[in-house]
Amino acid sequence: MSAQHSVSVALLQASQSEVLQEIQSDFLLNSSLWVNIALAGVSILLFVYMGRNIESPRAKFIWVATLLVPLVSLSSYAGLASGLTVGFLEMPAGHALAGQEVLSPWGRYLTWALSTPMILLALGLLADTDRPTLFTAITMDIGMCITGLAAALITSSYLLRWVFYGISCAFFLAVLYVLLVEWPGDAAAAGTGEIFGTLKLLTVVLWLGYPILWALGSEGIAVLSVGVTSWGYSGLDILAKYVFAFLLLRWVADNEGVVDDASAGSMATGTAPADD
Ligand code: RET
Repeated sequence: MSAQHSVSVALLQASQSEVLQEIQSDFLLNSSLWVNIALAGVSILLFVYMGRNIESPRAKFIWVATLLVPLVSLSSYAGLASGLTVGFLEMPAGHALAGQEVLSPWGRYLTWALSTPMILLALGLLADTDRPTLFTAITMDIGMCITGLAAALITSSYLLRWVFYGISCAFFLAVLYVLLVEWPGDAAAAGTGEIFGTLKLLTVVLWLGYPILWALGSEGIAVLSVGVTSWGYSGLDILAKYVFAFLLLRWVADNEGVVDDASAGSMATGTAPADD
């Protein structure tokens, strides 16, 4: 048992240092990770500063959800840059890189399951939606990320990679439905319609870029290299996370009264609006 254990630990370490070497020898890939680590760090400090005077429970709730986005991102990118959440996968027959060992930064898909729900939580609170709709958006989103992870990790069948990709897209449609159909009305009623409209557009347009990149990158039809794909995700992340969160927080800090007056304040605080 202990001999077996040390063999597996040795293998894990060997593959981790191999992966780290591979990452560090690819400037494009390595820079796409470190730029995000730096930006996440700056965003955390900036967002803490921006939220320093926020007092109302509802605005605080949005602030913490928003702050968690760069916090998760920093951890996620540190995991990728260290090689911990990156592995070599042998692609199945049918894939453009069949039989080759392809570097897979699977940690990205895993940590999206933590960061994207925070984005949706902040947006749902801003729109002052009801709990079932918020629950729907968040659970569908987690479903999207986890089945996207499965699509990236499957090495037994090329077809099944795309089956999971399709399932993930179906979850994504539910998220888009909530964002485009359910929440705009809620936000208008809560008096946050304008900022919600801007953030919704930013979110929908940028989020659509992720499945396109997946399909074109080495996980999909492999017309883009690992480094270019990684920069694609990093670029989208910069806009969908840091720029998005900055716009949201700036508005919330300037309009705390509007956020707090939102009619169903009971959802954010668990108290009746009169008690807020
Ligand atoms: C995958 C591949 C499978 C199909 C779909 C995907 C969608 C991913 C999205 C990710 C958004 C990530 C963000 C991260 C910020 O931290 C998993 C790429 C639909 C929409 C905004």
